[in-house]
Amino acid sequence: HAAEANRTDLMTITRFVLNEQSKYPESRGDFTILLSNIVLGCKFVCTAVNKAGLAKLIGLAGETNVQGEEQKKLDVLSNDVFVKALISSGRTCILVSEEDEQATFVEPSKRGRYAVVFDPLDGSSNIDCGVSIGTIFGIYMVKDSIEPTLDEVLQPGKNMLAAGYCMYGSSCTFVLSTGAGVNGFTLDPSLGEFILTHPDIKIPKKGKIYSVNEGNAKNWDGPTAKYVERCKFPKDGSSPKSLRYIGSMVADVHRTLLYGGIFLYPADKKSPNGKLRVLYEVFPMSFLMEQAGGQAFTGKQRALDLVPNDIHERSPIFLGSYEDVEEVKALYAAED
Ligand code: AHM
Ligand code: MG
Repeated sequence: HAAEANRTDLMTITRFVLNEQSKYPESRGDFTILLSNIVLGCKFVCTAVNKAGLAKLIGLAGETNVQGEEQKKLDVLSNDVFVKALISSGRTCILVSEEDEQATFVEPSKRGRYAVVFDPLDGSSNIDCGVSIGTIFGIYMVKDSIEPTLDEVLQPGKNMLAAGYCMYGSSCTFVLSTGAGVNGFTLDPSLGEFILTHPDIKIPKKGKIYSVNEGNAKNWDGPTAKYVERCKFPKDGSSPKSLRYIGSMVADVHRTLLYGGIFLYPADKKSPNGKLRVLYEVFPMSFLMEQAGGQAFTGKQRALDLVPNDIHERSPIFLGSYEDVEEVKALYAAED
């Protein structure tokens, strides 16, 4: 292991993406530039999240600190950083953020070919207790960057060019797919660089973990209730699955991707479309799952086939190991 300890050939995320993009002769480096701005945003958020307790960054938005300066809540601050980094990349023309009610159309002189949909800081209810949170993003290529319309982002997830997330956990991990598999990078804080640590991630075909907010069980529909019951009381004599639920999508999905199993945020009587947002939560995670050999299902269809009508639309979601999602699909098929 001496060689490992003294690694001298560092595959940074920029180098990795440059290599990947060089396979396309028409590539002009635009995607690499866009991505490095997303990475910059993630590094900023990572630092801010780590300092949150110390710097009292976690006050309510609008509160003032002792110096009389206005304090920004971490999610608002993160959003500002991403929006500015993305606009200044000169490669974007539409931005959709969970934090902003309206989509942002980049001013003509700074426009580029990409639309980026993102949740700058997901799982923010976990900030105050230091539990893992993350940034989620998806990238579309627009057809018309001169006169872009909202239709450019109201596209099914399968049309995404790339998707990923960054998890601010015990380490800072960036997981990316540009449509040719999934790769994971870990931030080396001393270098300030994301280094390839999880090449070609494949999710196990079947897992031993299910991940859901079971407190909503009272309002679940038949197939969801039946599926979770089977996780606990398997019919085929296999061992019950373990339950793991952080309540932070990035962390729950990251564990699902690495260890296998299923993550679900189903519909319930109170929220017939579930909770999670199609464009910047459901789509990117579904894209990654499929790229890693898993599946993502809405209870009605393949998640990536969904065509959103609204930028903040929600959808139920079941994603993870291929065989586990297959079981959910069978239960929903048996319903109709
Ligand atoms: P947020 O965008 O308001 O942070 O909500 C999204 C989060 C996800 O990270 C997580 O999967 C889900 O909400 C948990 O919801 P619940 O607390 O209902 O289980
Ligand atoms: Mg969110």
